[in-house]
Amino acid sequence: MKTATTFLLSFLVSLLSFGQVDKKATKETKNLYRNLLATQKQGVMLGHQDGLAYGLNPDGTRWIGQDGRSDIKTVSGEYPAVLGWDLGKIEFDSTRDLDKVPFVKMRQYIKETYERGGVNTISWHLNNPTDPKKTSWDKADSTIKHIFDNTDNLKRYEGWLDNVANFIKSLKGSKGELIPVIFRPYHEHTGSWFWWGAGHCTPEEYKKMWRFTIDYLVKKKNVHNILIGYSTDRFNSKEHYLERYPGNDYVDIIGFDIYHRDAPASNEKFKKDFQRMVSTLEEIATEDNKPCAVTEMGLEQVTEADWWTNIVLPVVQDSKLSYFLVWRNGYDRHYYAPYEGQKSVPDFLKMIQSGKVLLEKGATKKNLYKGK
Ligand code: BMA
Repeated sequence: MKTATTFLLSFLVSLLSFGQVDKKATKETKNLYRNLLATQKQGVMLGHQDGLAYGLNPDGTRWIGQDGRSDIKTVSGEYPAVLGWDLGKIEFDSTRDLDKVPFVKMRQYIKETYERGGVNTISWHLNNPTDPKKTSWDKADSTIKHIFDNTDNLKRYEGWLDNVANFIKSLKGSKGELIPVIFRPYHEHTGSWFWWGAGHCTPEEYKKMWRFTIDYLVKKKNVHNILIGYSTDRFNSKEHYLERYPGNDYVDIIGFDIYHRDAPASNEKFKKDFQRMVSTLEEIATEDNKPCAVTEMGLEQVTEADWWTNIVLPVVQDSKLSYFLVWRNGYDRHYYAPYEGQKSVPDFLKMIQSGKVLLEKGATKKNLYKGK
């Protein structure tokens, strides 16, 4: 039982830590932050990566760039509540991202989503600033150390951040207001497949990189329409999750990415791990008074017909998660959301009918960008 003093103290601490990283954030951004916390009570929003940019036809061929189309909408009648995007290749002033989405179209999709009341989240699979030909996935130890050691590398990285800042500041609603987005850099860093992963830098280097990046965008470039998302990959414990955490002053939304592989053999193990990780996330989110989310997830090709209600729903329903986002419908062997005719469609609809998982209509009953 808490004594009155410890109760008062924890209340004061929660007041102090309330509010997002950027005190100068735009009104809409502050409102989104507050409303992401509030949505915990209404249900968990569903997100889809690149969901408006491309998807799959019933015969498994791709559709690309058809305005108004979305695989989730085709199967359910509604857009996803959350749309994910990636800035990979913006480093090089490329006109298209690493998965070939034109940045001009991405800007349009972000605006459409915002105007409908939905949420946009942006990740960044950037190349290596010490050797720009190398992608996120090319192994390169001590990259972060070499960025800060070498003026040319740091200058190059700052140039890349300028491009990120320019894109995010170019996102405007119809009244000219900046569109808030969740910016989620340096993800899955408990794994070692990216150059910023655990096997390639120390916790202190990772934190330094994170803080530098956020300070540069917010303080130097005056980007005031971002909420900062922090997402690990799999973790074993709360300590493991927090090992590289840059601090409450540098993170708005806490999350993790988790992929289900080797189904059905791994179904029970996956469910158990997923539940444990959500519980740990909820514990940290409650202590820090921050929204939390499963920032990427999925079972490639959704090979389990009842994956949504058997594996996902039991864990996400009645959780504190603001959203979970399934990865992109890239091509016939690499997709994570149901598309017309895909075998998990009936079960996906059953999950939506439970009322616990929100698509656009459910999520936007209350305007997420407005105050109380
Ligand atoms: C991975 C795959 C890749 C893609 C990358 C960045 O998970 O989907 O095909 O290029 O994400 O979006």
